[in-house]
Amino acid sequence: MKVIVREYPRDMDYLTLYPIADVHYGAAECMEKEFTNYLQRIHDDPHAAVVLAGDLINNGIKSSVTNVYDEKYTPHQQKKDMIEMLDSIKFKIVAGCRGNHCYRTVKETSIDMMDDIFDKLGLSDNYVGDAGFIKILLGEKPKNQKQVPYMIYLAHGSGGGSLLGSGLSRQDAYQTAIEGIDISITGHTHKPVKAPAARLIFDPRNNNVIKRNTLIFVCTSWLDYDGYPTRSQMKPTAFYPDTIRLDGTEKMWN
Ligand SMILES: [Mn+2]
Repeated sequence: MKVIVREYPRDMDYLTLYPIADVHYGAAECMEKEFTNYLQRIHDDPHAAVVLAGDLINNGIKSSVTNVYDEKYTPHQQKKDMIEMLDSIKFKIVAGCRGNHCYRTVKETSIDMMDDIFDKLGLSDNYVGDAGFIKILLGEKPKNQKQVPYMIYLAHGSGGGSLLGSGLSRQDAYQTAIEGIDISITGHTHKPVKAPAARLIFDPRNNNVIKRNTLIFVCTSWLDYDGYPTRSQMKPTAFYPDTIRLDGTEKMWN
């Protein structure tokens, strides 16, 4: 699996991480205005860093659940528009993976739309495919002059469940299986969550056991309540774009 290392300046006292997933651009219910406003906010934030967690475009193709007659733009146009929209913030994009909507085209034709988007933006090295790992080095700890490392797992996520906690529980179970991860970032469930968790670490160097905090972050979707969830009588989910503030003087996020 791909590891992306990004080093930020030593005099940077914090970084604001903007995880984005499930825009589903092209779907009739996509909140385009809100999304473009958010991109402008990222553009204007000098501390912003972006991770993209898949399903940015809806990519309704004939073989998929999506009703292609309801799509606002063709998949090809969705891709072109997404490239144009992301262009203004491309230098802030740290990494990105694909989602299940992106994967439809991979399965049918082998063409990876997300790979194309990253290529066109000149960010091929930042594309991780299905899942990847990101190490962010930021600022400087006053006590030892070392940069503060943040270890992040990025994937689109999978699975469902109608309960609010079902998406969270899946990531809680999965991320405990990956040693060394501080923060896991996924989307897919359209149930935004930012939940502190913890794990015990048996430290072989110091022969002690320490408790380390972790964070489970599930991105909001950018869909209005209509169409598929209405037909399927799925509960509405919150629209709640959120960020993670990474501190540059000690390992701490909020
Ligand atoms: Mn998805």
